[in-house]
Amino acid sequence: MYQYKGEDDTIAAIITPAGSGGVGIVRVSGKDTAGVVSRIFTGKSCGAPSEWRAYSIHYGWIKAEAGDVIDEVLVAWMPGPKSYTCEDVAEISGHGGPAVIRLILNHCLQAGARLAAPGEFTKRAFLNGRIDLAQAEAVLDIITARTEAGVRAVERQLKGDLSVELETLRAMLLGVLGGIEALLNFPEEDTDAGQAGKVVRDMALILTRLDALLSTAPRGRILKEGIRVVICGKPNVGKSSLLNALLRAPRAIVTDVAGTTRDVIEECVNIDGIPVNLVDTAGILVPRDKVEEEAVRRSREAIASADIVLCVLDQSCPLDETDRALIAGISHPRRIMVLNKADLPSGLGHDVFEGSPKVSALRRDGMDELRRAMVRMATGDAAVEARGVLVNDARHAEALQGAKEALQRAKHAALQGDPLEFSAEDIKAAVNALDAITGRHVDADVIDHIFAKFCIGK
Ligand SMILES: Nc1nc2c(ncn2[C@@H]2O[C@H](COP(=O)(O)OP(=O)(O)OP(=O)(O)O)[C@@H](O)[C@H]2O)c(=O)[nH]1
Ligand SMILES: [Mg+2]
Repeated sequence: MYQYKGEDDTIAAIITPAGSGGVGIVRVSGKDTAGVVSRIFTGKSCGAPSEWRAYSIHYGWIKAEAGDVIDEVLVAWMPGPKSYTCEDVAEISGHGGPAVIRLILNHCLQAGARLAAPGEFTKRAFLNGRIDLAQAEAVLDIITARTEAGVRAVERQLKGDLSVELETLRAMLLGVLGGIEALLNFPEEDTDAGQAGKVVRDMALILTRLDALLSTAPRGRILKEGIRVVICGKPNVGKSSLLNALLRAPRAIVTDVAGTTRDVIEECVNIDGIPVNLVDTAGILVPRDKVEEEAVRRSREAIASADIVLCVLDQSCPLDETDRALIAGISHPRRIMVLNKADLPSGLGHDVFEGSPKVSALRRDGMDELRRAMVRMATGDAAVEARGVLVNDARHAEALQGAKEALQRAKHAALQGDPLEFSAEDIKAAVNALDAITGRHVDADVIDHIFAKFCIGK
């Protein structure tokens, strides 16, 4: 269990993005926030920070020791415990130039604050008990979310929807443990068989809810991390045209010369809320020179890294040897055959690749069908936006899987008529696994690892 000792030092960091903007903000948090601010800030009309009303804003100047004005600022005063970190917090809004905001930060550091480590504000919010670990991770996810659907999914986690479900499951498990313990202490009140039957029923119920949570993990991961879709095929079948059509922008060069694309081209596009990295590759053929050799090598490398492969065929021509070799060579588990040039008469013959999307990249026909096919393949048919809780983190999914396996063992042992102490051990392991998600019970190095992914200022 991670024991928080309480931090003595006061931390400061720039919390707005690097670069120029209308405003730049330095946040100060800790026991001596009022002291740090009073040493560098001269207010127009308000007294010392220690006398300020909670959640008030103060106009004035940050001054150097010699009295020179560094910037004209507004200071927001948010005393703990009702602040982002639960500590006394001040946010100094100055002009948003990189040099001036850095000067304000330096003054805070000279006045007694220490530069905040990455994620330290959020870490303090967690350690002070305002949010649990899953919510702290959601803070990071919401910053990095690339689509609106991704933001909405994370918002539910930030609100604590996942934590509430986990707490419910935890309470149920503790209830079962309580029952087992009561039997061990007062065997006259119930029979082993009676209690074992109850354990089996309760395990089944909890396992159903765990499964429901786990079933959202693939969707959650996709919304958060996105997918990589690699377009491949023979030269001239229209791969770059397809990329452009999906992007709705002329990103890649298109010509009727076979071998137009040499480099791997990558662009991000939002398809149904999923961030999709679309990758166009050089046509795969027997290379004629060194450049083509390297191009083909890179194409194969891209295919190997794909979540989904779009294997493009020119449906106006009959399949030839190269097509066949290519189709046989790309044995990706998630492959969609795309029949391009559907505006031209079919040369493939009927029934070949029935059900595969037929498109015309040139006319941008059939793109919606292709997008749907990609989403279906990525999410396994489930709707991307589940209304309920969404597990979007590999760490959480792993812990849930661990809890599930422990409860399956507990159920099995109870079914077999093993002593209930055996089941109790596994149930405790499941409780610990759930606690690792919320941070109730988690190693210090896991916590450090999670917050190290944050940027400074968060
Ligand atoms: N009629 C028709 N022509 C198309 C279609 N898509 C692409 N083309 C044409 O096919 C030719 C090749 O298109 P590209 O998009 O450059 O093909 P590619 O597969 O990227 O080719 P490489 O980069 O050389 O491997 C161009 O002349 C395109 O205009 C389509 O749907 N219908
Ligand atoms: Mg191309």
